[in-house]
Amino acid sequence: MRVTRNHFAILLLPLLALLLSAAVCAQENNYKPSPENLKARQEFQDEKFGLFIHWGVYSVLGDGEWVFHNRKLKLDEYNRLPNFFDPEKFDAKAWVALAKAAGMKYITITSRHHDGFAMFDSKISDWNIVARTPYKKDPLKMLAEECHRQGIKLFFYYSQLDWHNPDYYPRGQTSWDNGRPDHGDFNAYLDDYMDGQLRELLTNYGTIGGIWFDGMWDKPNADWHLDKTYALIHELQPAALIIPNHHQKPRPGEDVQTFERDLPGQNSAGFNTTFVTDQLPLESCNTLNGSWGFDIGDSKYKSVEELEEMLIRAAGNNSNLLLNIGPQPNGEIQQEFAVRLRAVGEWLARYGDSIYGTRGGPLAPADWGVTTHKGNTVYVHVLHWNAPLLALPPFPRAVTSAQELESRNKVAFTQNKDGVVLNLPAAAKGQTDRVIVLTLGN
Ligand code: FHN
Repeated sequence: MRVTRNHFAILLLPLLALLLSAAVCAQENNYKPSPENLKARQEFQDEKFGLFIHWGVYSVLGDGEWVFHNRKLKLDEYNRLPNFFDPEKFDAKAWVALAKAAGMKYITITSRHHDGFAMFDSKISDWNIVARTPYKKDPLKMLAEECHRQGIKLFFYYSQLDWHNPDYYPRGQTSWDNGRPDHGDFNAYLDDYMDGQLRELLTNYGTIGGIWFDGMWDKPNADWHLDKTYALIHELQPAALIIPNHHQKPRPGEDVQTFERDLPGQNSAGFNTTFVTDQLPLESCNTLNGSWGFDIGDSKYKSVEELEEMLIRAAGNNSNLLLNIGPQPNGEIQQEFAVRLRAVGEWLARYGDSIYGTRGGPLAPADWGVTTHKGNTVYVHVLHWNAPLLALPPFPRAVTSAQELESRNKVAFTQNKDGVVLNLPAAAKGQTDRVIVLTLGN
């Protein structure tokens, strides 16, 4: 066969494309976080507590964010929902103020969930809140401005899984016949649609804390062009953290390892890998009741004590807690959530020194409680221990003093090579956590 110019182009072009994508991959595979990114990781670990918000047009039906899938709705049926979404009571200032009153240092909100509906003003598609709802406004813009004003970071949750866009094809584990054609261009979906929307989120909303990805688990073996997408994010905002909820070991280019409904290393919910990195900050997300998106029939609110323990145990496991609420379709956050969040904030106002800016350990978490530390100071969080004496394994250095965090009353203790025995103060009625502050010698 004679190789003509056309043949040459046919052979050469794919090769060039391959080389180009290999170069992009190599770039992310050799990912060296920028100094801004490393600083943001430290700050993230210091912040410890964030508000997760699942809010979208699905809230109209009050049946969680999976209602499209769970009820096996057709595309033209679900398309009616935005017509009823008019959150006239949405008040960005009040949402941010509530997060701050809870002692939270950042907010992570669904910019779009698996229904693919953009809760922001997207020019990539009209499947968005400004174009399709009577509300016609961009709540993420208002939230971003308010977060910047009130000094709290804003992260965008972004679902890679899309139940609406025909180009999300071949479909994954959550496919049902909802009226989409049986063909589509996945590469266009990733490179044009998804990366296009991410570009919007990272350029039109000021400084963003990062992107919280979800949904890749729907097609675990697909090529998600992660290197390309991650490089885009790091290029647009080097300090923005990439937090992937893919339930797998961290990959190059990712900045935080996250765990769903479990502490790092645990997999009671069946979502997570038990591998825990010691290279990245950790985050565990959970719900305040049992649902992510607004569910009118879910009254399984966790008690304030349970929420405090969740936060304390997260900190003791060297992790942040991202605690979720699903606001109502009118934009209001129901009282059951607000009351509990404020109560946790009151606890943090008293005991925050033992949480913010700390790292987990030095002792391994146990049934009785956990430890956190900052410099030479160790905070012993006694959560479940009824006896007056608590025997602990040895600390890395000798304990030179022990006192209660709030009252600063001295706590008697003995120590030898086998460890330290604390003479605990009695717990007050309803007290979740007795925090004993130990100072270690040099
Ligand atoms: O399917 C989602 C779910 O709706 C929710 O967004 C949670 C939050 O971690 N993540 C998914 C499942 O992993």
